[in-house]
Amino acid sequence: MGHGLFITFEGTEGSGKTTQVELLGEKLSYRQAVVVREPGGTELGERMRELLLTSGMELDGEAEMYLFMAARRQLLHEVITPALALGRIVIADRYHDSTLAYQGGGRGVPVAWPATFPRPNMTFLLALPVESGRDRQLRAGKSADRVERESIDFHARVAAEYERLAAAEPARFMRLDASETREEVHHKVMSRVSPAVDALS
Ligand code: Z5A
Repeated sequence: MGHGLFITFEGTEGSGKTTQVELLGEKLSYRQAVVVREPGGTELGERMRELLLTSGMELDGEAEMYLFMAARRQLLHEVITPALALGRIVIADRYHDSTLAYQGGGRGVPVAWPATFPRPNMTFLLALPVESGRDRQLRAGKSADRVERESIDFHARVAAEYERLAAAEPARFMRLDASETREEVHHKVMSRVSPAVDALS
């Protein structure tokens, strides 16, 4: 990795990742922070997003894992790695911890961390009861995609795997109570990000 700063947001659906990514992106716009979302961010990634989330195609769990990872590798190649090499800040709405949690924890597929996927400098885990996240999505009028339509049990396994990942790497993860207000969560995010940004310049 270069000398940039790689920040990722993780959590179950409706936990407020996209909201926090947008708030942080605005706060760091003066540094031309690069904001990406997964799956997506490249032509391949956007096509895979459609295939993975809305096509209705039946997918084997391991095939699904490789597709998410292929999209990620392309995003690393085209966007994330060059930006970090230039010393930029990259903010990602989901990254490889999502595959570990959803395909690994949720579906029981063995998932490794490829040596060519950089570890983020910091990862915010937005922790929210699965039912609350679903309620927020319903209130916002968002229809459930293929993964979101999985059972409550599936989403509970995903949440448990996120907790395990965060406990295993306490230096990288910051676990936040996502039931707090947007502003409270953002304030806590900034308490961790600001010193790291100051250290960059
Ligand atoms: N997936 C996978 O299986 N494997 C992988 O490797 C990857 C992904 C990368 C991506 O869907 C799906 O792909 C996802 C996992 C799977 N499926 N599931 N589950 P996506 O990108 O379309 O959706 P998402 O990532 O799950 O995000 P989301 O559902 O859009 O939610 P969110 O980004 O966490 O939350 P939000 O959009 O910021 O907020 C949701 C609503 O709550 C909205 O109305 C907000 O205004 C509101 N909100 C936000 N914060 C608050 C607070 N603090 N209080 C009250 N209300 C709030």
